[in-house]
Formats: sequence, structure tokens, C-alpha cells
Amino acid sequence: MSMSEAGNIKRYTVTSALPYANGPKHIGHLAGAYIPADVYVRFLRLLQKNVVFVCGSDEHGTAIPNQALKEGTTSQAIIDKYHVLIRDCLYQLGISFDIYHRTSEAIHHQTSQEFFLTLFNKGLLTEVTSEQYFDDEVKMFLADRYIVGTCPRCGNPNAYGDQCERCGSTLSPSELINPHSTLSGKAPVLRSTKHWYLPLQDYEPWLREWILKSHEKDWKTNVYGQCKSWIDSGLLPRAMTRDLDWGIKVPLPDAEGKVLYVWFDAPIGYISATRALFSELSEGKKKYSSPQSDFGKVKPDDWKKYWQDPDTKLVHFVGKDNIVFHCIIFPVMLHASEQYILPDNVPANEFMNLEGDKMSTSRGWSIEMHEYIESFPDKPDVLRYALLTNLPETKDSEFTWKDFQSKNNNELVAIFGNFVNRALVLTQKYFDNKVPARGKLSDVDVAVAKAVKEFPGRIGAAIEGYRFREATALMMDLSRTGNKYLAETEPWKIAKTDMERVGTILNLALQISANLAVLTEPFLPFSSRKLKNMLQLKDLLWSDTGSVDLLPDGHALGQSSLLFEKIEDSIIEDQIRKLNEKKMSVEGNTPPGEAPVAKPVKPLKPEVTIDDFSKLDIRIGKVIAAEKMEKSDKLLKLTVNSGLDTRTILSGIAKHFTPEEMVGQQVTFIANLAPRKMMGIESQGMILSAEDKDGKLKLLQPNGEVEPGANVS
Ligand code: B3M
Ligand code: ZN
Repeated sequence: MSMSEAGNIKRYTVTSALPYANGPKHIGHLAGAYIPADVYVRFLRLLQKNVVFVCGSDEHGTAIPNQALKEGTTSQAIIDKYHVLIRDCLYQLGISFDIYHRTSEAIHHQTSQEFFLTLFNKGLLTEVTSEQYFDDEVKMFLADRYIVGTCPRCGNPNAYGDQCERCGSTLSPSELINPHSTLSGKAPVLRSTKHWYLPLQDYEPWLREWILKSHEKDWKTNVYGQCKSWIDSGLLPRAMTRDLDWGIKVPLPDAEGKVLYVWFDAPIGYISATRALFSELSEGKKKYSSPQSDFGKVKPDDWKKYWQDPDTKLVHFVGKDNIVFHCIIFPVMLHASEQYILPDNVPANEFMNLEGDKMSTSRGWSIEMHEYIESFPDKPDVLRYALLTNLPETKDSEFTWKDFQSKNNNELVAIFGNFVNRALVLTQKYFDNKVPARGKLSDVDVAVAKAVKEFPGRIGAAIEGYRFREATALMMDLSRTGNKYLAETEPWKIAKTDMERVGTILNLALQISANLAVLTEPFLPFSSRKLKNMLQLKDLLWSDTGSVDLLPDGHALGQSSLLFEKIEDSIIEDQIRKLNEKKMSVEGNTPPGEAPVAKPVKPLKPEVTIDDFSKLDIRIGKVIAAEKMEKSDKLLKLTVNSGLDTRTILSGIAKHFTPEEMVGQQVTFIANLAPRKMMGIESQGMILSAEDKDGKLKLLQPNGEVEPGANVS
């Protein structure tokens, strides 16, 4: 339903998938569920719509204890660490949640248990006893991920109970050959256990009506298609509880050791986050809600309007792997409870690949949010723009560092930044930094004013239709229009002859800049703020734009500076190198048996010239004395006859050679390296060595005796 048809929408509830707090999140996640949602919400706020934007950490499920096992710590420590890391990154990239909550909070446990009991008391959950694997040693039922065995399809000896990561097959634990528990290493035994199932099959007629009939037109084809294929392939009962010691306790007397299934509680997390938001706001105490969040005077119960009033439009932003949970399972829960509204839309995105391969944190082939922020702390908008122009809206897309550079240099700098900068600098130069008056308008002026008028509606329609790529492209088109206008009118040339004409042109260029300052806000919030400051423009609304009367004549402008800076090739090459190195170090650390353990070859360093090389003075010397350095288990202190002198060289080889072994050895060393002090002693050179396949160092030596001082060339 488009906004114009839906006159009765009173408010919006917008959610972004709750990230698992089991590790950092990468830029593919950002492109999937966070940046599009943020653009949508910022746009709605500029329309002065009543909108609540909620998110938070998903802190349950086996993903958490699994990670704790990997990091050798507790589940609590894992969620505490990653909740903060992910939250801070999302805020630094400008995602403007009203609240970033946690599913470990009491209010969420309570909301989820109430939800479960509502369904249970209505008799809507089926109790089923089945045989499941149990670890006799640790006295625990084993979640699928805790059972490893040989894949029946490809023979991978390390397939998980739910999936083989080598061949990609979906498995069930009973299919594994020689299953064993990852907790004790022992073969698990089958034991009967009771669980509560949601009979999805009973809701098939309702789902067909609700999704397949009423959302055929307005849901994205990728989303609609996935739902249809799920429904058509036959829905099965799904267990809503698990045998696990981490999660929300099943609120029934005979459910010792059982918790709610993570996909039961996580989406309820949206509801509890909204509840927490209004209870915080009503008490005036902000713990999880953002400092900017402001809904005026509220009551704790106001959350209900956002989840129970049919005049509320609920929109879930997720990645494609979350579609079924948000379009089928959670809606069935909401519908069955008879208390809640249903999502109006789930504009899910496909995946974003990276430099020709699937993005994956565990394989080291990813750009994590915190890595980006460390490398480009002052460029959140550049990432937002590079992702927005490349969103996987209808099919998978690909992020490359070269494209990132080109989006920055050729679009943000060369078009948007350049246009605004020319308008501001010329106004400073000719009009004392004050908005000049417009004189008589020529055809080109009238045409540009008319063009500006069209943009807000077109950009808005694209956002309402969840076509964020198109919306972003239109926003850049407005800059392009401005840039072209200046290129055609060339005010810098006319300045010698007709100052009134220059005033008219710059007035219009500044009015376009003011439109940009408002219209870029959903996409590039940081640059929008900067531009508003440069123009001394107050906060305007979407409905104010499209006009060329945003800045009055004589209005004094602020200090101008560049909105964007060029990113040099070397910066991009560095990032590509980092990416490759990270992947190799992850591969190199894979435990034996899980993957081939061949030692990775480091990627080639950037090219050097023969002149670069000839600056190095590499020589052969002879070690005449050697001793261990006190307080260091790495360094040996070598006395070397270099042919030129007798010098001291400290070398980090103590773990590989004893001092005795070193005396008398020929060594290859860099003779003109700037001396460096280590632990109080100056090292006058560097010994060259290479690592063998086991990581042991081997000295680089000539294959026969040469005189000390001989040059290596
Ligand atoms: N934590 C899965 C994910 O991060 C899950 C989303 C929950 S949304 C309610 O992809
Ligand atoms: Zn397999």
C-alpha cells in the first residue's frame, strides 16, 4: 500500500533484524537490514510522521554458547562484549534507532514468556515427545550444532548436526555417520524429550490468503517468491522450545532445562524493545533508548499503539536468510495471539558479496563495521553511499574497494561536493558570503527551478516503494543538475561584466544546495548536517523542499569547507591488502582436520623500482659472538664482522637458534638500516631469514663461503 492510498496510517513501527551478539557484523549486514531501514525512518521523520525505530541484540540461541566455547569464556561475557561493539558501530554509522535493546533484559524474558503462555493457554501449541541426542557425560541434550559427524553426502568428517559446511547440505543429526558430541567427544545417545510445537500447517489457508493473495502486488518479488515456495512445499510443525541451558525458560511447570527457541523469542524482541522504550521515556531515564529519541509526554503503555492498533504500519527490514521467520513464523505467532498487528511489508534484501566471493566473517572474507570505522573514522557517509548505490535489492550485489573509491571520488567529491563548494566559494568571493538577490530569470534558470521542484516527490516515492538505490541515484541527480547548471552558466566568467547575473546564478545554486542539505539527510546524515551548518540553514522538512526560496536574500552563510575528500589509490590498495591478509591469517589458523593446512603465501607487496631496491645495502657478515638478551625470549644479541666494522645486531631468532649455533654462521643482513634501540641496546642492522612450513626460521646464507662485507646484488 503506498502512503497516498493509506490515509489512515497513524504511525509506523520500523524494525531492523536483531544482530546476534556473537561476533562483529560486516558491511553486508549493514546493506541488508540497517541502512535501508535508516533511510526509510529518517525520511518518515522529515515528513513528521510518528515513527518508532527499534533494534537490539539477539542474545540467545546456540550461537552464543558456541562462541563462548570458541573464545574460552562465558556466554554472558560474549553478549556483553558484542552488544557494545555492534551497538556502537551502528550508531557511529548514523543508524538512528530510537532504542537498541537486548533480549537478555528481564522485560524481554517477561514479554516472551507471556507470549508463549498466550498461545499455550489457547491450546495452540502441540506437545510432542521425540528422541533426541543426549550427552551422557555432560548430562545435556545436544543442540544440532553440538553434534559433529561424517556428512552422508560428501564424507566431510566435521559436518554439523544441522548442516555440512563443505557441501552445503542441510542435515539432521540422525543422518550423521559416527556422530559425536563436541562437548565431551563421546558418542551421544538417544533419549526422549518433550517439546512444544507451533503447527504451521494449520495456518496454511490463512497464509495463502494473507501473503499470496493480499501481498502479491506490494511485496518484493524475491520475498514473495520465497514465501510462496515455503507454503507450496508444505508447512510442518516447528518446535518452539529447545533443550538448552542458555535462553528464556519455558514458563511451564514440567519444563526443567528447556528454553524458548531463539526464533520464537528474537522477533518478540522488537515488541519488548518498544515496551522498554516507552517505559524509559515515561520515566525520563534513558538506558537503552537513544539520546535523540523524543516522543513528547508518554505513558508506559503507549508501546501498545505501535503493536496493536491496526492504524499502525509495521515494516521489518531483514536480510534474505531471515525472510521465512519474518513472513511466516512470526506472523503466524502474531496472528494466533489475536493481540497484534501484522507486518505491512518485509522489504528484505539479497546478499552483498565482496570482491568476487561470498562475504563471511568466519572465513575472514569480510569488512567488519568496526574495521571500516577504524580505517575511515570520518567517512561514515561514504560507506553509506557506496552501499546504498549498490544495495542487493533484487539480486545479490558486490562490494569492491575500487567501486567504493570511485563512488567517493567520481560522485561524492566530483559532483555533490564540487557543486556545493563552487556555489559557496563564489558567494564568498563576490558577495561577502551573503545570499545574493535574484534578478530577471533566463530560460535556463526557470528550467533548473522547475527541475528542482520535481525531486522531492520522485525521491520520496522511491523510498516509499523501498527502492533505495533509485532514491539514492535521484538524490545524486539533483547534485548533477546543480553542477550542470553552473557549468552552463559559468558565473566565474560573467563576473567581469554582469554582477547582477552572477547574483541570480549563485542565488539559484545556493537554493539547490539548500534543497540538497535537506534531501540528502536520509542518505548522508553527517554531510547533510555539515552542509546545513555551512548554509546556516535551520532544520527544514521534506515538504519545504522543491522550492528555490529556502534562503532569503542577504542571508549570511557560515564557514565553508570541503564536504568530501578524494581517496587516493594507495589507501584502497592498503584495504585490499588487509582483506587478503586477514583471509590468509584465518585460513592459517584453522585447526587441523577442518581445512587444508597449507601455509598461505603472503600477497605480493606493491611494485618497487630498481632505484628503490638499490637503496638497500645488503651484505654478508660473520657472527663472531652471540648471547641471549636478558628479559627477552625472542632476541639474540649478535656481534657481527660486517667487513666494514664489528657491529651489534639484535635479531628476533632466539626461539629458533641457540647462541652457540649462531657463532661462526654467515648471515645476510641489511647494513644501512637506520639503527634502532631495543631494550636499551642499539641494533645496527637486520638479519634476513625465511620461515619453513612449520614456522621455523632458516637463515639466508650464500651457498659457499664469501668474505665478510660482500655485497648482495
Ligand atoms: N539474529 C539472525 C541474524 O542476525 C537473527 C535475527 C533476529 S531478527 C528477530 O541474521
Ligand atoms: Zn557434506
